[in-house]
Amino acid sequence: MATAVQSTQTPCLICDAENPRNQVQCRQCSAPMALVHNTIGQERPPCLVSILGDSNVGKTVYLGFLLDMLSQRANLFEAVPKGAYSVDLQQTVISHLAWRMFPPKTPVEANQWNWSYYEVRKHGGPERWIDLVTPDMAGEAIAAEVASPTTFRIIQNLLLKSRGLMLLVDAALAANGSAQPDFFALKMLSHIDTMIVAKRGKKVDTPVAVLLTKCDYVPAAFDDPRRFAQSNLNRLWNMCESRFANVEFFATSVVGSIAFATSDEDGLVTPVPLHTALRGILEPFEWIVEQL
Ligand SMILES: Nc1nc2c(ncn2[C@@H]2O[C@H](COP(=O)(O)OP(=O)(O)OP(=O)(O)O)[C@@H](O)[C@H]2O)c(=O)[nH]1
Ligand SMILES: [Mg+2]
Ligand SMILES: [Zn+2]
Repeated sequence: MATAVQSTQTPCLICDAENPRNQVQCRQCSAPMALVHNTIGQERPPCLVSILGDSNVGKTVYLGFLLDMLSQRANLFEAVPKGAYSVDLQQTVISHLAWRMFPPKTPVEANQWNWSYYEVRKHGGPERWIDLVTPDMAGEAIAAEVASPTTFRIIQNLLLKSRGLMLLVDAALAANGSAQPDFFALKMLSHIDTMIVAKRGKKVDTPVAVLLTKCDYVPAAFDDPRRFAQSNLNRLWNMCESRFANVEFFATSVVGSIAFATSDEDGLVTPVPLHTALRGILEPFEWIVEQL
């Protein structure tokens, strides 16, 4: 009898908590249980890649365009979404931009995040499929977890299980003299460093791609992302040098030009993306894939 009860339980892919078979989201961490059902039968372990960064750095926009480029077979990639839920984020981002709007802010509640699960491979190299699993997290939740670990257990589990990390940093803000992007990134990396308890003196070897976002405002970053980071995000740069063995810097941008509209009622200024011009979206992902 006991075995019959056990077999109706399914462990969550992210936090390993047992859930009833018909559960839609994990009771413990809100990850979609479909992830588990989709990975059953795969002989390879899923590859979690986490996209990290402060609120408003451009995580949702970046991830939406990345997945869309992959599913449009950019640069010899082939990507197959596993489950319709995997397409939601990309659809939201693309349809908003088509209406010259940016997508809304990601809600802080983990049960409202979009998850994507894609089988990805690149033609022309060693032919192997990678199961890419990635949620679109809210920057506020990431900040809360960094400030007080285990506030969002799902983030802790994701960080521990991630095979690659993408850390997004607002290059426009940094170039404007704000220290906030540098401090956020420094805290984030310090959090990861202490969590992935490496041997004393040994560096963290999880590949970390640092993405400088909104580089349409600072085109110079495209010429030399490393130099940009070294001079505008020096704390982050030093932390990478001291504690991370496998880091690369990339400049990205999704829009070609932006207009600003002011509301008559409340005077709020809204950015209006006039057209999309994708730059540096695939490169960081390709780099992560090469490091796996
Ligand atoms: N100029 C420029 N602005 C961008 C770009 N990408 C994003 N933005 C701006 O950044 C804002 C935030 O982007 P999101 O992708 O929603 O940011 P997020 O990191 O998901 O934020 P949270 O959901 O709050 O964590 C957008 O509304 C745009 O105003 C870009 O490539 N260029
Ligand atoms: Mg978001
Ligand atoms: Zn879970």
